[in-house]
Amino acid sequence: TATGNRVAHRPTSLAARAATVLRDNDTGSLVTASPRLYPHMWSWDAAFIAMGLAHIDVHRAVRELRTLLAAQWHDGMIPHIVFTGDDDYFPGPDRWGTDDAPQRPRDVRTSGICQPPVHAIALRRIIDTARRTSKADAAIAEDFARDAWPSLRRWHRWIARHRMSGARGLVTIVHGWESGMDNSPRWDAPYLAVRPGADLPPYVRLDVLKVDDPGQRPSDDEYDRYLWLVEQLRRAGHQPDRVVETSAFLVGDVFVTAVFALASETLADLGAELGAPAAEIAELRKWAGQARDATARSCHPETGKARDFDVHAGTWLDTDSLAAFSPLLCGGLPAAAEERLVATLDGPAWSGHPDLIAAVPPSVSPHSEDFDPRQYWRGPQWPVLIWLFGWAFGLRGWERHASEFRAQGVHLASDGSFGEYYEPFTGEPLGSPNQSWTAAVVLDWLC
Ligand code: 9WN
Repeated sequence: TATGNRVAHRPTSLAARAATVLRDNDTGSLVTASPRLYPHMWSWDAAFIAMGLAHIDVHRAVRELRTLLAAQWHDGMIPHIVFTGDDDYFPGPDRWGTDDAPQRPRDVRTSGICQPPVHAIALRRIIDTARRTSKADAAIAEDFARDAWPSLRRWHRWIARHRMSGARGLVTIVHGWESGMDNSPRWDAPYLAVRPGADLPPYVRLDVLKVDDPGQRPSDDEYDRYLWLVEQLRRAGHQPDRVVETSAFLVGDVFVTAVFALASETLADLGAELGAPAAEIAELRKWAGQARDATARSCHPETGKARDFDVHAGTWLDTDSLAAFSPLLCGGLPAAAEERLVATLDGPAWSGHPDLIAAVPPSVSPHSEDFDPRQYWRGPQWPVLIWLFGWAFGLRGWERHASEFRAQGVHLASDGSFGEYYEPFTGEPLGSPNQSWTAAVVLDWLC
């Protein structure tokens, strides 16, 4: 069927295409984030990808997370990129300078920062999928979960130890890339204060060569700032505390904080099922509580929307981005405040905007002056975020909202191109086609 000039695949054909994308992007031990633009493994992509793979082959799903966990640093950090041999991405491992970091695993090369901690959520989803499939699959997933649980707990402990002070209780990030929402207007003000030094080593961007329209990617000016922060991290020797002391970008990220709260609680529940030590489970619940409280406290007294906190400037950051709804991911708001936030999300400035192709929130409100419908994290709709909010809504017992997000998410991606992100009024796929995590969440929605 066709709407406008968009072709819409039927669910069975869409699911088959999604599975083909994951197979085509599979190198054997890892599925690259996309075929051309991102020829490596990204941390939060891998979590969603594994969740999608569980619908095809639970063994393969488990192998994906094993590959990621094999790259975990000895101090517990899960790095944001695990590099394959391909050198067609910039910045690669040489530029990151991570080879000299003593806590890096010896036999794999990685970047030196992290991404949103969605991994425990993916593990939960994989177990639930496997249990629905067969007893044998359930056993594979549960055995893996027993192996992975201590590693995921160390990952959460790393965040609690190194990133949970100094930003009003929010989890701090030292690079916009750590947020997963690289050039979101959330980071405009903190990035203005990042002034690349004259000694920023020269570089050539490769990303802009791999998309049809470089205007859909961050600007050169933004990239200079991104690369300057990489330089600072490298000069800090990738030592976690030194990094926090020296980074020109230091922001409490409310979305990462809410994800951390949700994932810590999920990991604690899994631990209880698997018979993990009670003290470790209690510690996870403590971190979840702290992160949930910090998320709730970030809300603007008048608008009720959650905010990020710029540590260097000492100011709250008000941006009309999807992160404003972070408390809905983890709970913790008084009932009236939560109802109001849900009403805002459903309203005309967000999912209820009459011109949207699918009634799900874009990355930035179309009513905001920062909104740009074609620009990366500044307006397009991202299926992976829709999945995350929808899943959390289901967990919270909001079945109608959860199924609406699922149906509308499928509608958004029904053209079968598995765009990295979508123009929210026309549904045009933007960025990279055949993006693995888009295929993975569509598969999860359909299965
Ligand atoms: C930098 C892989 C990643 C996602 C991020 C997305 C984008 C990288 C880039 O692609 O970031 O990490 O080169 O632009 O912003 O969320 O994990 O899909």
